[in-house]
Amino acid sequence: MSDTTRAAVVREPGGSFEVIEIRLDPPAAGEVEVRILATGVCHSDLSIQQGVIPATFPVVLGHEAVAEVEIVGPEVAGLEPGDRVVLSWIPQCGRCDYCRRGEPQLCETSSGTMLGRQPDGSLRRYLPDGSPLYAMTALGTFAERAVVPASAAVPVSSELPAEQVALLGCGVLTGVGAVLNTAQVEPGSAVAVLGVGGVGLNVVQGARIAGASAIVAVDLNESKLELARHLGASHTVRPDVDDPRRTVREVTGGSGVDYAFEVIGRPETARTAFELIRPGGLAVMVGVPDVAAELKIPLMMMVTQERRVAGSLYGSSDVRRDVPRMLDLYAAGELDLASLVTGTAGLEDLDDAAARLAGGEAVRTVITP
Ligand code: CND
Ligand code: ZN
Repeated sequence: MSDTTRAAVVREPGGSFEVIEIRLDPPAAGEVEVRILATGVCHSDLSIQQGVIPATFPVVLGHEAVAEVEIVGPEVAGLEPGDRVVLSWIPQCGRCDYCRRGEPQLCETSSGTMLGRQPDGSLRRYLPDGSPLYAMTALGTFAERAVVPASAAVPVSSELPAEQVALLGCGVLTGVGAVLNTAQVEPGSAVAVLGVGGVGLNVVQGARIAGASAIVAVDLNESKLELARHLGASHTVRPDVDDPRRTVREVTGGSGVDYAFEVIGRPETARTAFELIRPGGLAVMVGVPDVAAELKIPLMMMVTQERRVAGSLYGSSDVRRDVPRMLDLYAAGELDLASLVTGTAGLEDLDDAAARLAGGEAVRTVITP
């Protein structure tokens, strides 16, 4: 017997958010039903809405959230109704080769959940006429309630401010994780960050936490650069005014940074990241480009200067290890979440919130459904 819940539905690429009552099936084996307490609007939501990242429509977007468990499905251990959980946009099956070798961010079930299905390939959401409705990364958090894989629900204390803790679900784990897990930045390193929005600002604070001695933030938007300085950037550059290559040369005595992070999702800035690193340095690609994008780099420099390039998905995070780790950093005053929340809004305001993100005014608007 399916129930109903309010959710923001996008019917086709380029469509707006339409808040309607949808049908929601109860949790199946290995799933829980949760009430969404707070959910941030990330650029990946926008990219799916605009058809840049492939997805199946109609869809309920939203993947960065904190929620409360309401119903525990069969065969679920360790979760009770009333538990507060941060939701992970990659479930961990715990059985595939990737989960077993400690790379749960690459869990095989995500090939289906990335396209909007539950890990078992079925659906829990339907439009009022009974036709299929997909959920971004099997979460679909732009809704009052959601049925999600239990492995995607990571318990956290209910004492913490929901609007801030929601950001752990994507921006924080992705950004801080890219520094601590993917790149494993050492103390004293020089770091450049291209794009300091909701994710890039977390790369900046991750680099500060890692003990980087120089952090060069690059963004077209002056207010983002100001926030980057507040979160730990030692230098800031507007690429429409100054050449980041020049700043990086000055900062590093001519050699280049040890680590450059691309957090925009464009081939041109990915190439710039490669150009900003020193011989032996590492360029980390975090921004999600459109599917057709390709990176053109001088192969000779890669070989003869041992320049390296790596992708980073979800900050190479193991959510069960890293959510508590982020909360420890937060408690110690090392991780600033409050500065990243630039506004709160309701489900009805999602079109506005998306426009504010696209226009650069918002870092994170947090929706409280
Ligand atoms: P957001 O829109 O908040 O930030 C992007 C920033 O880039 C903004 O501050 C822009 O001003 C800036 N910018 C845009 N163009 C340029 C340019 N040419 N030069 C310099 N700065 C520029 O987005 P977000 O922080 O939410 O997300 C950033 C990217 O990260 C985006 O592609 C998103 O899809 C991706 C992402 C990746 C992952 C992952 O696991 N790899 C997870 N979540 C999001
Ligand atoms: Zn995201």
